[in-house]
Amino acid sequence: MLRIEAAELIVARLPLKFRFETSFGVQTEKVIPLLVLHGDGLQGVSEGTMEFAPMYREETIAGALNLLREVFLPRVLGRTFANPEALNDALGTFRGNRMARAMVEMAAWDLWARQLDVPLGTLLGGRRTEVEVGVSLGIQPDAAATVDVVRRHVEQGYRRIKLKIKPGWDVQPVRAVREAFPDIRLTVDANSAYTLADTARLRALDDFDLTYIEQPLAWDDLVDHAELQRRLRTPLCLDESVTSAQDARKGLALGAGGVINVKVARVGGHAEARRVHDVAQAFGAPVWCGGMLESGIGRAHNIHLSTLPNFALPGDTSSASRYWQTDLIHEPLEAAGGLMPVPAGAGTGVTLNREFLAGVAELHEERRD
Ligand code: OSB
Ligand code: MG
Repeated sequence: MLRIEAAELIVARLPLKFRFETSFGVQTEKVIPLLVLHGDGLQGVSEGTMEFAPMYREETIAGALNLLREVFLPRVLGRTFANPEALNDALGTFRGNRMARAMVEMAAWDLWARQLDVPLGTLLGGRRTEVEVGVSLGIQPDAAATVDVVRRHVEQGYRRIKLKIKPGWDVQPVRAVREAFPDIRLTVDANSAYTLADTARLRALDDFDLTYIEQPLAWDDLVDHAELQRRLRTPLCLDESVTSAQDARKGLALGAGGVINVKVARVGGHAEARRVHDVAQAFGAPVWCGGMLESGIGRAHNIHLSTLPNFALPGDTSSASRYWQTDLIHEPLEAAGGLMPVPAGAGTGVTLNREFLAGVAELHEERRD
């Protein structure tokens, strides 16, 4: 049984080692909400992937903290559940806010796996001991800098290079990278920066043998993506606009894309992520595990999820040392040759570095019922 005795809400702030520019702005640091659930002498930990401002999707850290304090945690604290899915049912009547709900669900899975003394990936049904990973590279000042940063990561063995693009910065960097590296697995991610009026520009990308074009159109759209997909040869990959297995079904049935980027928190947690994985598999569509510049906590969750079989394309879960001088966990999460080892041990297999966390935490509160 899954008994939730207490919770800790923590918010940490960490500087990023690189400047991450996307179509929605520039990021140089990360505000990281964490949730620790306590039960039967064990802890389960999750990371929130909503942002300070609603740029990627509509959820925000302030909104999530308020919901956790006032609505979600009171539904689970002091209660006992049969398993994480039963716990999630206690939050099932609430609409949207999937990243906030996922904080509770994902911490519960970690706690549950630790109680059962099995790795989280194994509990989800995954079998891999390492997962294939690529990198997501932000917009660079020019084409030469783009080719340089791609070269560094190709040399490190990453299995896929994803370039962030935006209107006015798309064909040029893609052409430069493709000319320098004719054989790499290359993709682009527009983070919703285009519309159907840009069809000609996007169609020009068909010449570069991209594995997919990620989320070119609006963050909440499936219908226009289906229209765009009819106009392009390159498969579209849906990120922002899939928040559930139902969205995945609708998107794939409409022909809105051929690939899905599964972010566990965006869809509301591990159980829903697994359902998205299964629906895509039924449509013959590969999925891969996306990232949100996570600390080691969220990164470890992503790695475990990626052990499921239809994670058939390399994910965004690259080495933690690319992002952080010091991570929030003790364990290194480092890929070699484009393979990320699954952390061994029960649950996510990683543990909070409480001493370091104390120095970078802006908020730390404990909740009981
Ligand atoms: O669209 O996949 C995205 C980061 C923040 C918000 C959205 C996205 C991303 C990334 C980074 O691409 C992936 C990573 O390195 O974690
Ligand atoms: Mg994306």
